[in-house]
Amino acid sequence: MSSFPVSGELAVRAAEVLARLGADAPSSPDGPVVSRSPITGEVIGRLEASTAREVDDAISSAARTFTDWRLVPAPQRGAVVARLGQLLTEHKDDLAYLVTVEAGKVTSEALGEVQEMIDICQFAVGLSRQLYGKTMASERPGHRLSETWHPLGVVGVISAFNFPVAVWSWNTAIALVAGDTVVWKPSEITPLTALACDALLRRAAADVGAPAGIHHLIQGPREVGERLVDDPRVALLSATGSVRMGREIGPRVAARFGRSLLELGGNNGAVVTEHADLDLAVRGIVFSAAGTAGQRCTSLRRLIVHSSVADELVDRIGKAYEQLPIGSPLDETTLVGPLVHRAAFTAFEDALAKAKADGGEIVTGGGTRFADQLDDAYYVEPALVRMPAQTSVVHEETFAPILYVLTYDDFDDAIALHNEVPQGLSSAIFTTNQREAERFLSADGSDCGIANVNLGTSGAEIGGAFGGEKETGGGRESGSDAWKTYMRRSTNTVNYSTELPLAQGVNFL
Ligand code: UN1
Repeated sequence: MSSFPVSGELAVRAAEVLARLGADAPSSPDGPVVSRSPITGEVIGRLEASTAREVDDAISSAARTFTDWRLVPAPQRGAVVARLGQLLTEHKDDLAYLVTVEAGKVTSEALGEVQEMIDICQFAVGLSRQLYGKTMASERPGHRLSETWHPLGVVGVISAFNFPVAVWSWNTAIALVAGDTVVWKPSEITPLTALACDALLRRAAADVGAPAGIHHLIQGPREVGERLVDDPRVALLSATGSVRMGREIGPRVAARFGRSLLELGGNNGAVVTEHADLDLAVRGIVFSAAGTAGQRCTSLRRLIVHSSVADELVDRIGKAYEQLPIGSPLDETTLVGPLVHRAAFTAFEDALAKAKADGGEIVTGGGTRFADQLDDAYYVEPALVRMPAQTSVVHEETFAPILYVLTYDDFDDAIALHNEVPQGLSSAIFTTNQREAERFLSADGSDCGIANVNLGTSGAEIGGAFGGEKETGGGRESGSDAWKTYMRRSTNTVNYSTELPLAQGVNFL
């Protein structure tokens, strides 16, 4: 049995936490930007939306600050990110509490999200001394050919509700050490966590003497974000959200020759072969599919199982699903919290109805919980659905805990089924057979940006580049060399000889 906070309690505690984090209280009782907790459905704070003038001022200030910030040596720029990492460590519980209250994440996942922020800060600080360019062998005598990475400009960050703080930090930590300045437009349904992050970064900047203008927060509906999309002063627009959103943003940024980094939907699949360690597979699958109530862009949505092990695997996943504690994410024992809002719940129900119409069989789950206690909060039982084929509903990303199960007999068919969907974010194979594993990771294996062996599709570490192909948008954030997207490359040829040999052997003058 889950117990829910009494009316008004979440708003009071959220206000206390914001105060401890040094953030402004959400002070506009009639404001159009509404923070509503998915835990109970009640409103916990309201804000005014940023006006056109405020957005313009934010971009102007970021652009002005950039002209100085780009000249600060990168290791010194790293100091602000190092301080942010310390503040995040100090305030980890408070920020995680806000994530739980505003996004509905269970406590350990909310803490994990803040840990991702701390991790990326550490990564970015190290990176601040490693923004390496290459030296290439020049074809001409007495010439040196090399490249230098320079700061790019203002980075606009548009982030989604489901990772309300971590995705901001991936972008911001890297952008700041790269010498860029940031204007952030968070999801309009998670404005309080955004206030908290902005306050912590302000404090970090003040503590190390960095200019306040390196970061600006703008809040509100999509029109606010559109100003970032269309403003030529925004050199890079990094956007996380739906494919629909990316389809609009990508061409608009491209039309003004801006750079975009798109991290859009996933429809992540896992292949389970007849050689899989099923104990391990069950744990990996249940976390990826039911964790975060299926609301990660990396959530597992499709299982492609060898027919010889399908019945046993489905049976074991079904049993695990039936034991998952569903309830208030504030309860320590809960593993599955609420869907974010009514629209998410409707999408869940619609997808299940379509799956049934396509001949799908709901093995377990699909029901609701606590609907009699809570009017506007949506707790659902993660659904496990056997499908006769990969029908149109399986090609769609439904941002809810639905795991479709398909079977195969031939490994080539498994890979073909896996790659058939339009999205290409994360993927996994469960097998102890090296040939199968290596084939899955090879050029004619998984077509996704992330391909894992013997673990689920979600929960990537920050050290790797994060993002995917096809309708996922092609962008890469976070670790590896994703920082290059946040900088501009200058190729430099220096002639230190007394001659002027032309490249390609050309003779002139
Ligand atoms: C997202 O859902 O937008 O790999 C990001 C993961 C997390 C990030 C997910 N590290 O599941």
